[in-house]
Amino acid sequence: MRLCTEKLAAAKARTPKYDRESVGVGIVHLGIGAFHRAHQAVYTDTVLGKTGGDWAIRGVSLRGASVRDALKPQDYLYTLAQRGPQGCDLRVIGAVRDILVAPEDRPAVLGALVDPKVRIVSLTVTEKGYCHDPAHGTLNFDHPDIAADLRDPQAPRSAVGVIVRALAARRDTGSGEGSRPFTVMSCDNLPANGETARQLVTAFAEAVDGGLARWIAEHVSFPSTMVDRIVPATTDALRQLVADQLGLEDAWPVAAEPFSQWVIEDDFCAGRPAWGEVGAELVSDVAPYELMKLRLLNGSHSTLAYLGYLCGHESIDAAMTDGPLVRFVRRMLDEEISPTLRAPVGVDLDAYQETLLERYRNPTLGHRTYQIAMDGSQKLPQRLLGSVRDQLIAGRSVDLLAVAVAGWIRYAMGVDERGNTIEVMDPLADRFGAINKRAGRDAGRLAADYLALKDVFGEDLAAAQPFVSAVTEALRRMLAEGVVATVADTAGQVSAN
Ligand code: CS2
Repeated sequence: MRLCTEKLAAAKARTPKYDRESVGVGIVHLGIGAFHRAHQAVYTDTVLGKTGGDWAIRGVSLRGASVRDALKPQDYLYTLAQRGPQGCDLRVIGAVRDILVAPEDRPAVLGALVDPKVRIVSLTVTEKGYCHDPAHGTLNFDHPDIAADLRDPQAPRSAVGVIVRALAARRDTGSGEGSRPFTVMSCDNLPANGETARQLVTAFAEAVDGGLARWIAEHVSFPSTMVDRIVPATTDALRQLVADQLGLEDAWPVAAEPFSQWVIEDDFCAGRPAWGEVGAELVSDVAPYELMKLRLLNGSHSTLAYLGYLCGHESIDAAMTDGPLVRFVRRMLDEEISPTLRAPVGVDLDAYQETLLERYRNPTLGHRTYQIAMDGSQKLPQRLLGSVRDQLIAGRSVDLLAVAVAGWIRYAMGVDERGNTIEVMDPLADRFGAINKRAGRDAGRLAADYLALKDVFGEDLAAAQPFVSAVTEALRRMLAEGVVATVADTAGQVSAN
């Protein structure tokens, strides 16, 4: 028996108590993947149950039809499995009204954003979905999707192109309700994600119509947000577990840790749900939260992903059983990342770090190092390189951060220590391949050529001698002695100092 409205009463879980049919759509969400469904959609579901309002979510999948195909027969209901050492808590989420698939029906997607009742367009399209240069935060006009959208702005396929087209239509609908703008809310792990979204949308709009860019500057808000919840990819084992516990089949449940945090800049030009009443923090400045999360959590996550993968750990919790690796990460957090941060009011950075390590130990998530290792070129700048820059400016050490960066390069070489191929998923994978071919196993050439990727490292880091030497030396040791030994020695060496 399949989960759906008709069978909802049979579900052995908490279920939506509000009348889903009577709730209007107020949010269009681009990128309706597991993360959105286990995070923002859950807060919104709680709001709908508590205070109501026309805030149902119309999801948009910019690429494939798989999520829509899985959820449509279930009336877009799905199960959130909250998993921790205490067990598995199931809840059926009802906030998603339906899902549109962009490649199947682009006009319908535009129509959804242009609908004057829609007050927020939110995004989780991952770092690469912004089609930007991650080192500089600027729009990449050479990106094939952006180039195509600029040739034909009426039928866009990039998230930025879709938003600009829809905003143009909102403006052109004339006076009255139709001309109302919507808020653009990025929920991706980018630094100053609201400001970044604003710059990218504005740059695209400038290229199409200067008047439109000015209208956007005047009317559209782009709040920044810090989103945090560990959400591993859904597996068949999870589907089975949910079916057994729920008593109904669910084709695409999502798993998440119990922890969840959402800090939102309270700047919405057309209103918002009462997320503040259901656990989100509405603040005037998200920056300190965002930096803390990107650098401490995502920085250590990526480090555990690259070094952990190379040390033979398939999941983060397995990597957390590796004493030297954990010692290494802890020291990197303490000595080279925390000193770059200003703690948000009321937050203790040491306690925050401890909580992170505890969350990583969650044995029920099976969060794969391979999954986190994806798209490193888009992630490194905000996760590790911002700390590198701040440490260098302050004249402090970057030796541990350099080992993490060397771990990324070692991973991007595409072959593990046993000689097995690593399928490196990254928009820059072709460029990595060319470097690997040229440089072979020469640590000096590898480091120089990888650090010369300006859209990752900017113009400055390839010339920052202490950093270049430390990355080269770490890579040399990894290639000569292995990653396990390099990590253990570095962790030991540093703790002896
Ligand atoms: C992870 C994040 O896949 C990744 O790159 O580091 O998705 C991480 O799990 C979330 O940001 C946690 O909030």
